[in-house]
Amino acid sequence: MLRSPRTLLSVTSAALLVAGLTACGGTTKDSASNTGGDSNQASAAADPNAAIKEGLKIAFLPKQLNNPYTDVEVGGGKVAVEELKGEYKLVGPNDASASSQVSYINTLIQQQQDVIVVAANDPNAVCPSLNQARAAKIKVITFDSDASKDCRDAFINQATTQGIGESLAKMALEQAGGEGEIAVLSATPNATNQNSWIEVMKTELKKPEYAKLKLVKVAYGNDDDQKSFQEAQGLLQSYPNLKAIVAPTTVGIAAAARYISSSSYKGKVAVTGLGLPNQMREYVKDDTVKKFALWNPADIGYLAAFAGAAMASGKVTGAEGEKFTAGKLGEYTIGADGEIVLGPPTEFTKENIDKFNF
Ligand code: RAM
Repeated sequence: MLRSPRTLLSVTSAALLVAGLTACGGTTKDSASNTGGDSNQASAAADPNAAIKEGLKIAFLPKQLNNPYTDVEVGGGKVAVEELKGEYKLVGPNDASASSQVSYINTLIQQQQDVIVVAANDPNAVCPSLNQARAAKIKVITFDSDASKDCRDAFINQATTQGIGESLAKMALEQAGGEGEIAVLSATPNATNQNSWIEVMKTELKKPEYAKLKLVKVAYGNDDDQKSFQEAQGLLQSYPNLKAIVAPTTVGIAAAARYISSSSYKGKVAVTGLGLPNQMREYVKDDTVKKFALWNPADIGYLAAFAGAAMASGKVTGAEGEKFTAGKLGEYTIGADGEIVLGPPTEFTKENIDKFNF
């Protein structure tokens, strides 16, 4: 499923969107940039023949630890670090709030890690520390949720931002039956990944085929199960005619499906978005959810570790067009703005869900 073309994908528009979003956020791009250079201005030339070093210290800092998605994601990272004969480390906060990751980055710098693989809870809040890490010769790879591109060396994107946003809009249209009110139940208000997907969705909704669909609200469950459940409940209280909830977060979609499946809205309000097959199976089987999408999170962690090792070994610098091999996933080419795209997402339905176990 995700083994398809590992091609170079240009995502300039998505990067621009993210840049636009960060400009509207609580922190500014200027406050984020300090010691670090531009990710495209490699300090040394890449040596495509360099051997991957053994014993590299590769640390993972996901958005939050208590999220089943994170477990799968960093599980793939751990497998990769073992294959690379490196030292794996996992640290992270229990909530995905904007500034929750800074102290972890500072500790990883003190520990002289070789690579930090981070999913940013806020594109700018982590930047000063990440740039301190880079000044200390630590390679910074973002995965899942990007940081501002001037404070990381490469970004492992799960699929193109454009592709994910389009797929969310399309599933919403289908599930709402072509018309009516829809709402988004997102993660945290600062999450780079969710915000960039929602922006693409909003642009899609301006197209004529979406004319009868109305986005009435973007709610935030903060990737907290209880809060997401309450937000889903609140959406139906405020918008009783809602036709669909679109949750671009595995935590949000599972909580929304749980609420709808046991409420009088079951069969009337569709739930779709991005989910883990193992968390969504029961709601697909009880017909609460007809279709949702995701990539294999384990592959993102796996790819991030290999990208970090290639960079820490001098094989790549993060410049467009450089290539490296990511173990069982094969060869990848670094795209514009240091972006490496895993592959297209998969759609899950009653027909195929039992083929997936993550
Ligand atoms: C949640 C997190 C994660 C996102 C997935 C889809 O688990 O917000 O960052 O990629 O959903």
